Amino acid sequence: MNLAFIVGTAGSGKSELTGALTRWLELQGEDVLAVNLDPGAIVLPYPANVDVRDYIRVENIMEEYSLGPNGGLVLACDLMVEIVDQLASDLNDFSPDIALVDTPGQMELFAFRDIGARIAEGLTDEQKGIIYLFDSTFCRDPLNYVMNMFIASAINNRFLLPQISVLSKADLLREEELEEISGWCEDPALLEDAINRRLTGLNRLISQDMMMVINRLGIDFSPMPVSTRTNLGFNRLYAEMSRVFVGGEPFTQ
Ligand SMILES: Nc1nc2c(ncn2[C@@H]2O[C@H](COP(=O)(O)OP(=O)(O)O)[C@@H](O)[C@H]2O)c(=O)[nH]1
Ligand SMILES: [Mg+2]
Repeated sequence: MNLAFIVGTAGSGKSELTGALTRWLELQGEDVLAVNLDPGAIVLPYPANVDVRDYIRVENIMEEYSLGPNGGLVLACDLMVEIVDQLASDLNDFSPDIALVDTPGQMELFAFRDIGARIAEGLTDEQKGIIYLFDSTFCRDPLNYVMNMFIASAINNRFLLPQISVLSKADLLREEELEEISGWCEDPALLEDAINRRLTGLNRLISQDMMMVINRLGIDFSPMPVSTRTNLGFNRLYAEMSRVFVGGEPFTQ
């Protein structure tokens, strides 16, 4: 069993990608399952056969502990650690060859706290990886693009798992915007150039400094453009997942 955690900032398209990629992988003949780890999800764009909401729901937690939506979500995420064995057992009942794991809408609750890594550890001791979404709507701006690289580094550091970067919702970018971002991926000098040209003052300084740190870490986060509207990039993402997880073979033999 392989587990791919879909991680990204709020609204970056995690749930939609989980649904669309699950269906697409099914069509390729893969034995794939979608898993929901967002206790605050109201409607999901996929049937989640393994679902944290079977055990923990934010509405109930808010009522029980007299909390608002944010407090409810924080506590719900903390409580997830206690039911991870149950989720692992649900997952085992299906034992898919690859599971796509949709994570909480507010990424920081999962990725910047201990619980994310502990839940990942508790779900399976088999192969795991991260798919990190760079939200296209923000990545037009070089500062936001660099910030996303920074978050991707932080996640890499926290989970210590193989990581694939995706530029989500790429259909929302104009052709020339997509080309510019692709250029930044291939050549850091082009990104530096955009920072110098388009940013001023503190934003420019911050971006330059963050770039230096990211370059020093020496990790390549070039995100591949993907869209759930047009299925752009699905072939490439599939190839990358299969390369990272199973050495380029299909998941289901
Ligand atoms: N145009 C476009 N919109 C998308 C795409 N993927 C997701 N969205 C929209 O982006 C919003 C947030 O998506 P969602 O999957 O709920 O994000 P999440 O919070 O990361 O789970 C929703 O309105 C989606 O319909 C995409 O590939 N293209
Ligand atoms: Mg979601």
